Amino acid sequence: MTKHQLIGAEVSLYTGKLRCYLQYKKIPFDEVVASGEVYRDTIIARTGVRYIPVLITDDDQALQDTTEIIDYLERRYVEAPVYPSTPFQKLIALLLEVYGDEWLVIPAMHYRWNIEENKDFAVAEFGRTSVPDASAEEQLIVGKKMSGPFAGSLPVLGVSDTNTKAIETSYLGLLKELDRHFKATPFLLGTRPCIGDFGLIGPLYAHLYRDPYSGRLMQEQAPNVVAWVNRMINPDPLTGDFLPDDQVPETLMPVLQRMFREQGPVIRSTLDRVAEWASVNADGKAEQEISRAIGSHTFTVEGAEAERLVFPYCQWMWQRPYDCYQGMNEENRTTVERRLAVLPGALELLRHPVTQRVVRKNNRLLLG
Ligand SMILES: N[C@@H](CCC(=O)N[C@@H](CS)C(=O)NCC(=O)O)C(=O)O
Repeated sequence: MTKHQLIGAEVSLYTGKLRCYLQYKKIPFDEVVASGEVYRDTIIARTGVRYIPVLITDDDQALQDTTEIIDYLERRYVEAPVYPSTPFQKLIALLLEVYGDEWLVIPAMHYRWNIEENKDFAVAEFGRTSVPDASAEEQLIVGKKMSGPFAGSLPVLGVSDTNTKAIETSYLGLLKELDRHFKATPFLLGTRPCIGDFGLIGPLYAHLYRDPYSGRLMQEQAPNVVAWVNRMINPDPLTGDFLPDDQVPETLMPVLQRMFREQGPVIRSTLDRVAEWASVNADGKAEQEISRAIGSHTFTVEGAEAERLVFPYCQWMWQRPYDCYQGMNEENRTTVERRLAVLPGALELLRHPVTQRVVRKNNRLLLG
């Protein structure tokens, strides 16, 4: 093979993240639709799990997980890195990837599956993806079946009757904040997209821009976010730069404050729950797998409380900004800590020790 293959779907959040990255980096690839057949013969057969996207590399490795795939490609395609090299920008970029990947799934899933117009669209899309050659009628039947587990995952993520209004309030607030930011700055940290932009584009493109009701909402509420989505999905490859002197625009602070307010406590609780789980379940053998979810915890969005499952994977993502902060030299750390002072809860969380690490191996999460 001379090109990489991106196996995924238009309707898929994380496929959108990787597709935008590949296009920006001008990495040659063909996109293959993750049909039922492709799931069976390639995705499950080669990765052992049922997640998309999967990248089949030009030397025939099968990689899953957008974060790992991007890191692999960053080592091979070094032009226009998406990780800033200066300490504060790098930390902020990593934080916003965690926010997009692991938190904005909540509004993305709420709007897709609780708003009838979006749901009908998504079901049809699932059908079109699974059985591309079938009739529209058959696609609808298959679409209903295939989308069932996704629609059914709302309670798992913490979307319930008690907090849908709050989720919408939070999302509309975020749109306003991002709109102000993107009015002044083309991407999060300048004229080049960073890893944080790719984290945000997943939910903000595949669901919140592309689903019809959500798309109209974004057009009405946040035209500058729409313009950013368009820059992300139709990029000028390899162009642009991060702002000089490790600058992070002031306009990002409300977004980061929102992240630490809403997701921060969930991250902290996840770290504690993983440590607790390990202390009870560790069997002392090497490479012990940790379950995808380990119990549940409560969380608060805009004053509304709900329950969601505890995902150790969220800790794996958090370890990236945590390691970035913990690995800083004295001088950088002092400067960064001063700048983090405007983000309540940020420093406490970055200092909260990760006592039980988790690692990914062969697409499984293991105790480290
Ligand atoms: N962190 C993973 C997440 C991948 C993921 O959750 N993909 C969704 C589709 S957008 C999926 O395949 N979900 C199947 C499931 O949750 O069982 C990544 O970045 O690739």
